[in-house]
Amino acid sequence: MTFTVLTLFPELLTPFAATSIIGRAVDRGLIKVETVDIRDFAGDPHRTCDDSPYGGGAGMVLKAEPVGDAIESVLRRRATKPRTVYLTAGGAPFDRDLARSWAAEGRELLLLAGRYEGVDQRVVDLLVDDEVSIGDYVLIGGEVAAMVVMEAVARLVPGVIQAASLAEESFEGDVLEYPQYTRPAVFRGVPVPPVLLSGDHARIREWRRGRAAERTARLRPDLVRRSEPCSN
Ligand code: 6GU
Repeated sequence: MTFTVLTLFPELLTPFAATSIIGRAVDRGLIKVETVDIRDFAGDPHRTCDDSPYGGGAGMVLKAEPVGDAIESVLRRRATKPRTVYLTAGGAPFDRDLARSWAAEGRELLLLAGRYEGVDQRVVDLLVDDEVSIGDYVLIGGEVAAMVVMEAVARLVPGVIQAASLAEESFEGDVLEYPQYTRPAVFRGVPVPPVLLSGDHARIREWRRGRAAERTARLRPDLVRRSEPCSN
């Protein structure tokens, strides 16, 4: 699966694509992470990519021509059409279901990382398939959000992580993960819950289920409500 990030700051993506599980997946040919520098498509010697908003107001807008040309330069080179995604605080929530559907689709993701007050709307209308936000806060740019989307999708690409790790994790069934422990058996006077040392796998499963339910009720009451059957 290929991820192509359109950005004014491609250097932000370099260590991301080279490190840890993502770096290994790239080396193994399971995924590709490419960047396109939007500034390469600016029309003037100063490589200007922003301008003030029509209608007035604070801040600057990412210009339509360099962004449109950057997207089209990628589309022209591809035999199959990528899914073009604009990362913006004003987008629809990016969640597990979207990550799953994009991973299953396997189409290249062309991730447009905005900056300033946003991208000229005509580019969005003409060239963007999806607008997504990673949460209810405002980032300075879309690059970190692009990395979030890439991690969430890439780990669902077969072979990137061990299949067993996918099965029991948070959100798999609207329940958060149970807590994990490893050696030493006592840390700063705090012992590992004895049940985990018991070797009784049925009891361990039951204990983990209980801890997961407790965490979910405490930290994500919204998930508990969502999974309750409707009473009317
Ligand atoms: Cl995807 N982009 C920006 N700029 N801010 C955000 C976001 C994305 N998601 C939440 N805040």
